[in-house]
Amino acid sequence: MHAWSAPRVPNLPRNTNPEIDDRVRVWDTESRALKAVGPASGTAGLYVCGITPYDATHLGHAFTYLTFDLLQRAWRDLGLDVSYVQNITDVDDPLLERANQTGQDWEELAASQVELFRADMAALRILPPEHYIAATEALDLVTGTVEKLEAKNLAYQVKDETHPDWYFRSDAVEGFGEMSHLNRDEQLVEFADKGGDPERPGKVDALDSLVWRMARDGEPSWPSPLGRGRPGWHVECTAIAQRYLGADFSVQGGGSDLAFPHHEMCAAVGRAVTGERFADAYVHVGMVALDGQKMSKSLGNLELVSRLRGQGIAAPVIRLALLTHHYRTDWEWFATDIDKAQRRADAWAAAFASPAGTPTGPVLDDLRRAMRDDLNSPEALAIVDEWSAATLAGDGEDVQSPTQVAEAVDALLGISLN
Ligand code: 5CA
Ligand code: ZN
Repeated sequence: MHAWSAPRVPNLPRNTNPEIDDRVRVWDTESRALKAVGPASGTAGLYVCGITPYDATHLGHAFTYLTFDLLQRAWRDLGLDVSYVQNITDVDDPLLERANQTGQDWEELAASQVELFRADMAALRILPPEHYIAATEALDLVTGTVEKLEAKNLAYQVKDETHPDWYFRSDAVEGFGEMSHLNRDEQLVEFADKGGDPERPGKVDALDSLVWRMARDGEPSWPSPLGRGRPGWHVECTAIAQRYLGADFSVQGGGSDLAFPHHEMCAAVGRAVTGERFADAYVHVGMVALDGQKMSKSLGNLELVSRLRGQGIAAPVIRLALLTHHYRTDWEWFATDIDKAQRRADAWAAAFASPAGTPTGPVLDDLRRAMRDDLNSPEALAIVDEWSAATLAGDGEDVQSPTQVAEAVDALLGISLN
């Protein structure tokens, strides 16, 4: 699939301050610690779990993709190249159920939501993936992965005469469960809550996950060496990530709702296939809530980026509202967040338009420090607020030049107000 148009990212002067960390550190769910991610030089590999295209793009999605956009901006500022891959789960139970409920064609529903998502991502100046791959484009990759699992006795067909679906022997893989740190009872609860089928008769183990679903009447399916069917969810991301990023890439990311089972399964399939680690780090974004509950398509408590844009709210204002929150916190959206973000945008725009300024100042160094230290966007906003207040208070000649600050804010935070 084509992704969306890339925003311009200004090239900033290279950092020469030895006190600023020359790595980006983020929280790794597996090691439960801040971890330097990406190589010291060369190319960082990033896989972020993409949307299941119905009811996109809500602010929870936007917050997740914004987080990994900030990571890429921090990497690029270090001089690293980034290879970024994202999937689209364009055939899966929840999408097909929604299409059935609303009487829409599932392909049309998916295509329309992907189109909306692209427009929202471009408006928010989110860096696009280099490879944007739909599940329906990855059928051979998925069946190839299942065949590799089968060759290692880690995939099998359930004993079901009508629908002998293929399953992955999840917990037969060494280290299963160690990324998300859940015990078996917790795993079973999460698995059942998030699309798993622990009670399916004929499975070897309750936690075995579906990798290829054999054709059913009324469901889309494709011919394959495994029989006619469609991909299971977790294996989709492993197959796409390994095809485009190889074994052991830098970061797999997504919302914290994906840590178990999704990312744990992805990692286990990945290790089973290559014998190597899947991702070097697993990074999870806090959940955005509305009306006291996680914003989710299935509950319907959503605020959509497109709805806010339709109300005339400028995309940078939406982006600023999201940046107020650190990526690791769960938070709740309130309509008044937009007013606060609008006031900040107005103040910054006025400060960026001021003529005076000294050629050097601390803002770029401080922003780099904040973003390299666990993508601290609230701290970054405070740094720019302080500069903007000083500029607007008339201390213009003594504070850093607006053009420099505007470039740094654009490159590192993705906010461009002119
Ligand atoms: N297609 C799968 C991933 S392979 C999926 O989870 N799709 S999704 O449309 O449900 O979510 C897309 C991304 O947004 C995922 O990374 C998910 O973790 C994240 N996400 C979903 N809801 C929220 C929320 N309320 N707050 C923050 N992130 C969220
Ligand atoms: Zn995924």
